[in-house]
Amino acid sequence: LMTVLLLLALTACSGNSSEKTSKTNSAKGDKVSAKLGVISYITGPGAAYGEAITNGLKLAQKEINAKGDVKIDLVTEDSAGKQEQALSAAQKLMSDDDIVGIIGPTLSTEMNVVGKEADMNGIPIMGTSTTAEGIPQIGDYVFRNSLPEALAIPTALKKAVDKYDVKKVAILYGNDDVFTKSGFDTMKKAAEDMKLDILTIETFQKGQSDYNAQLTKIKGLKPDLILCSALYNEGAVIMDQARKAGLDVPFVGGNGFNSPQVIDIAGQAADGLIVATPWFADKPDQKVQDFVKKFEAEYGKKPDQFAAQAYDALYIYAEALKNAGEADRDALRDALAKIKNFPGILGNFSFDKDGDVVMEPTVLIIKDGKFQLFE
Ligand code: 1QQ
Repeated sequence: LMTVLLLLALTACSGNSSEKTSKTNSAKGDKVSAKLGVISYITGPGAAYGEAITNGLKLAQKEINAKGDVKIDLVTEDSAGKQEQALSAAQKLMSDDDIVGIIGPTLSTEMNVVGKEADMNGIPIMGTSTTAEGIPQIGDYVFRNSLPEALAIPTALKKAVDKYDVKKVAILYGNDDVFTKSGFDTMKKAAEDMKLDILTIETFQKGQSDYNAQLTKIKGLKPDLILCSALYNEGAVIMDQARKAGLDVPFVGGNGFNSPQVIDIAGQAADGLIVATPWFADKPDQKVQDFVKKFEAEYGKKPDQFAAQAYDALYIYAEALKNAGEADRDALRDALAKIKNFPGILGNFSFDKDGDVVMEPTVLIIKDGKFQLFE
């Protein structure tokens, strides 16, 4: 009997407290005020991803709060690109009842564990850069607004194959990361679908510094193109060592390469890298150019894909909060799922039935140390 009474008391208490939260924040028609948690890769070898993402979020937050329909507070935690750290960051954020949604984490490797935890706890979570297969399918509370590898890689490969009359390819990928592995699966399937001859499949690990064994083997097989699934840090070093080893063929990479860091690290050696992305800062589109100007004024550099996706993600959250009419986790989840044709800087945005995204990617190539349209 004691246990039953205790349980009843606890249920009554928790029921009351959540009612209180939504009442203070809502009363339909009133301006919605909400706290969102952010988990980002802010320190460590991939910190430029997190810097771009948090810059995009901060700029969007400033604009949204100035406009005044919705007020958003952001509570940011660093994951350092590590699964464990991302998970404890998520637990910390979720334990705050006032936090009604999460943005991030940066890597699919992190989202693979964090997404499950968020879904179990009934808090909406949206990746702005997680591109591996299966992320939104983790559960009803898991969303992303980033272009999946499954769309990006085949588009980039097809263009490269047509342009350079590619017949033989080599594949090189990181086998200890969810995103780089998923990118590899997509590359292999795309190459097979296009009836390309896969000469060899080579692997590497995070933080590796010497890729000469793999590159020497690849060079000996004379591929027309290299498919490489890597984050920017490893990817840039691979390109540098490939060029030094006399491997001058084009590279096709996934989302990990869509960072100006590749050019900063590899310099000239980055020329010939082909990627697909929903973002191109030189696009002659008013909305895109307005954002680029505001971002440059704020941070002194052009926004990359990761900044642009994060910026759109906060606007999508703001729209969902407005539509939900209250700062409540379940209402926010339902409102997110209903987002249709939301006009962002990456185009008109909708989630599909899984909380995944359908987008038209643009194919870019690095030429003369700059991302340019690949036509
Ligand atoms: C993923 C990615 C990375 C490139 C994010 C920075 O796409 O982990 O899914």
